[in-house]
Amino acid sequence: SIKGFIFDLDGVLTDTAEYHYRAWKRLADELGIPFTREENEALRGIPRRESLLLLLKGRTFPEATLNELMERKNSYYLEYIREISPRDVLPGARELLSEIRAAGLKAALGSASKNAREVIERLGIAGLLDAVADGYSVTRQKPAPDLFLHAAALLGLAPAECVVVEDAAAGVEAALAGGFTVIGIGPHERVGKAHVVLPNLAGARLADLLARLPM
Ligand code: B16
Ligand code: MG
Repeated sequence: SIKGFIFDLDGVLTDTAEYHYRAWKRLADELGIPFTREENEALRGIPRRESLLLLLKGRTFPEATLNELMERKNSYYLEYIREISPRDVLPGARELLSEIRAAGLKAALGSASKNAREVIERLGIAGLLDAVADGYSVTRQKPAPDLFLHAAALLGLAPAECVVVEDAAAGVEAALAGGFTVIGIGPHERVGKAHVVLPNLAGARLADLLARLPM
């Protein structure tokens, strides 16, 4: 039976994609590389380094320069996320976390971001999470299942006892590979492989979600 939930951060609990976009766009402008909002969509759930390589579109740089570019993007991102407040928790997310708590189930974060702790603090939801797996937790990133397996281990639960909530194709793939039950957030084209697909968490009640999951 289900004893815990593991939530992705960006695109599930909040929408930091906009801030990631602005930070990458600023870097791309400085480098004279075209970068659109549509291209940013492809970076959803993709770790920082891989995102940079996608943005560079085959341009090569020495390792030290790549590191400097990643640091520069992150400094812009940190500047933008200073604006994040509890109002930025996506509709339904806080209510679902509270319901999970009240039902005696566990909740963890499973985010590829190295800034995840700062973001959940600013959102005011750190206290509703029993464990945090973030961009520092594992080396193999999504679509490898490692991050979610780490989160489940922190909760003391087996994958079969956990539901992963994800908005990125790579994240859904990672969760399925790990043997988790998966709720996909977003369009079918993106998260259709999940066991249950929802447009967002608005109005999502714990009992309804549990009833819709496969046995
Ligand atoms: P950082 P998630 C992911 O968060 C974002 O979706 C992705 O766009 C970002 O590049 C990645 O985190 C790394 O973030 O640069 O802050 O370490 O969706 O896994 O919560
Ligand atoms: Mg995400």
